[in-house]
Amino acid sequence: MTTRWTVFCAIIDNFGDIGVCWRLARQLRQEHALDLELWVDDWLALSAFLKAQLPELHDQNGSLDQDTLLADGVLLRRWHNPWQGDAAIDDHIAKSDVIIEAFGCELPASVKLALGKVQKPVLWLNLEYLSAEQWVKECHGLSSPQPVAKQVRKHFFFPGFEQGTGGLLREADILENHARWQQHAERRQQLLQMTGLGAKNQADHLLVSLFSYDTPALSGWLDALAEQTQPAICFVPEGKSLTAVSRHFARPELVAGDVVSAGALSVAVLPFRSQNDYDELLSLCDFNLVRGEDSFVRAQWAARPFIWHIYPQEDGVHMLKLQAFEHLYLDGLETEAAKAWRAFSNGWNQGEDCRELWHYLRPQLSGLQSHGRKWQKKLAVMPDLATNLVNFETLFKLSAHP
Ligand code: TRH
Repeated sequence: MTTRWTVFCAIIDNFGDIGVCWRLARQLRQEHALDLELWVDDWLALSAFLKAQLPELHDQNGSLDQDTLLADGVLLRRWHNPWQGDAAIDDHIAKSDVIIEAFGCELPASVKLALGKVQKPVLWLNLEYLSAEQWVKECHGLSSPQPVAKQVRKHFFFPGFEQGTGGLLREADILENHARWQQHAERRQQLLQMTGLGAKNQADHLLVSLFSYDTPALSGWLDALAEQTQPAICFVPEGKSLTAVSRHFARPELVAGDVVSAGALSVAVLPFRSQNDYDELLSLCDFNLVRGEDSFVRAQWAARPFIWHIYPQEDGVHMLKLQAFEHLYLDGLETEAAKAWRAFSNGWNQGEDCRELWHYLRPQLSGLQSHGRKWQKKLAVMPDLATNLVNFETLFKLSAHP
């Protein structure tokens, strides 16, 4: 019998929450043949991910007007706020084998009530944010006592970079895809042609991608790219990073298709890509600036040198998370490259001028490239997040029916 999983995703901001849930849902469906429903509260954010798959479903405003949609085998359902599920829907959800509340979003109260009435064991998971901090290993898998019913058990599930955590999202074919994209020089050429930059001889250009939050650090980096001897092309998908780019070039607004130049640098604005196309972009660039959670992980599978713009938190706790990652990632990297990476990473994340920091980092890119491959291999030895979730459920079932 197919196992039924239901995932709840409430979008806080940006694309990370839905980016992770959508990727996870598709992988669980495609690689583990689960019967999967994904409830999402913000369909405008969701629609950004469906443009490539389902262009015909978008109305004139670019948003989705349906409440239910089947995409890549995943049943997508609109989570209205306040919850508009009826007794039959609540009952159906409560009978799932696994319910995931992503990133601590609260299940609707009536679903919890329905859970209290089910007769079979249900695994209720709180899928947490990714962190490299040491406490993650201790907290991964811990249960949280829930009064709803004895057959319903809630656990915390922590993604992570080390054995003993929930692991990272990694599709079965992603490493092969990166190897293929990187082997064929014409893929880079096609990318350049798409932006209208393909006619020049770009074999010796440095290609970089930028997907960051708005930061004053960007301007110095763009200056550094403009003044270096090697010509550079910076690809910027539409979104928050564009605010700082427009400011830098004194342009009121930049949109997909625009190209702006200064010195050795051309900046090409791309439309928001499908997740697969974004993976390819990361693969084809020599250096990637990524952010949040999902693009940060994807850059590590691409195994290209990268800098992580961590999601800033008001209490500054993000810098501790950044240091925890640095501690794992820089292990085994030659001192000068590690120093340059750390300096740029800290400078970028603290909004400093990164001009000189780039000139210091730039000569280290080839060392960082080899390090990135080793790091990718080290991570790939561990089971991926979707597999870990499925294994967790198997153990749960065994414990429920010994
Ligand atoms: O968008 P993010 O900043 O997301 C988040 C959220 O802010 C969230 O609330 C916060 O808690 C979390 O960060 C830490 O960055 P992230 O996680 O990289 O998500 C972006 C998603 O968008 C990811 O799935 C990759 C995808 N993407 C595309 O599919 N196409 C594109 O062209 C680009 C640039 C990104």
